[in-house]
Amino acid sequence: MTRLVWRTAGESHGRGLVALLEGFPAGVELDLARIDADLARRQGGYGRGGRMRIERDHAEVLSGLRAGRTLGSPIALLIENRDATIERLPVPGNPRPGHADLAGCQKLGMRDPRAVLERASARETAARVALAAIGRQLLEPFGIEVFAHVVELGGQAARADAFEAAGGRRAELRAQSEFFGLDPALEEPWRRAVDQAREQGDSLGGVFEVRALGLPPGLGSYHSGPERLTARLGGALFSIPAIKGVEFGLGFEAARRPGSRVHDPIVPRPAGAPGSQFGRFARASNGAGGLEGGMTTGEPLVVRVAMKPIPTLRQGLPSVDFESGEPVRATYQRSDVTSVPACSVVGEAMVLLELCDAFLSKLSGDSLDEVRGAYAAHCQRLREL
Ligand code: EPS
Repeated sequence: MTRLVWRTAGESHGRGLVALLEGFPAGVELDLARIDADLARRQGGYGRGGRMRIERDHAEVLSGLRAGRTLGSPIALLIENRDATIERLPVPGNPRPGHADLAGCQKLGMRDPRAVLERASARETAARVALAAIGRQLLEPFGIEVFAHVVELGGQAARADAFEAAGGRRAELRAQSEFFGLDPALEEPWRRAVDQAREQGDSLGGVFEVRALGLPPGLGSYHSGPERLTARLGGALFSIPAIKGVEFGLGFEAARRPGSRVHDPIVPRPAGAPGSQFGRFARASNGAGGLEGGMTTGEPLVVRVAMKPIPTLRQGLPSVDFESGEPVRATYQRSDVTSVPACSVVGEAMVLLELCDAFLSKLSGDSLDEVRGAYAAHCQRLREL
């Protein structure tokens, strides 16, 4: 069983971010421009602040690649920071509510929010997005697409069927959206909400959805709790800064309905119908969001993720000065008004990395050819079931 292991290092205003990926098979042709394209997407979205005008994220591949193909050895990436001012930046005299500042200072026993915030910053997520852009290029040849879109911002929700309504135009519609959404009717209200929050020195949260199409049934495991794909995806999504909720399929709504209106009927799949490569069993609905027993069902994975408003506010939230112990307004330097669109790219990345791990755990191989063989054998067994 191959396990995909990833790590990142780097501070927000340090020299740069480093990312490491181990367990990735040999022989995968990588289009490096696609890594930078995902990095650029993560930098975008309406409501970003001044920092994104400074950075122009580019991933340099340091190892694991020869002649454009992976070697099976660890892949190391470097993303340099343009704003590498960590040694000159002031130490804030008070912790910001909602950020890691205070709990981090309490953990370290130091009156030094900068020691904490530099690593707690969501800047680190650029490294994850770069790694996931590699993972995407492993999954795509197997017909697997992972796609995130923003469904709610500042309490205003897109139409519930926005993904279905977009159909095959989803990538195009999302690329046209300043919020990486699929409901053009929401562009103007969302823009107004962000402008208003900016004027008021406030910030906005929201919800994004990640879908994964083309997953074969049987990825993940019911053998032990931590191996359940639901747990791994949930943990991965909650590892993104500012995430407060994750729901699969019907999510919390499933708890309100009787079982007869929650569970997805198992129905015969007519020969040749979409999904026939995965066998004779289909589902009449997808309330489970593509997961049962901690494994993929063969239906699309559907997960929605709630992001809180970012905690650095121009208006400054109530805090306490470290030295005087007196109430003060939290320090403000600069920040985004909303980063929900960017966060949707990060959510997509986390789902990609977890699905790559689940895919390679089930369909192991040292090389892409071996993985292809394992995939073909799995599909064959599914059709014979
Ligand atoms: C962040 C604060 C801002 C954001 C940053 C996350 O950075 P700065 O303090 O330099 O203005 O721009 O996000 C990124 C740098 C990024 O690449 O997404 C924070 O405090 O978490």
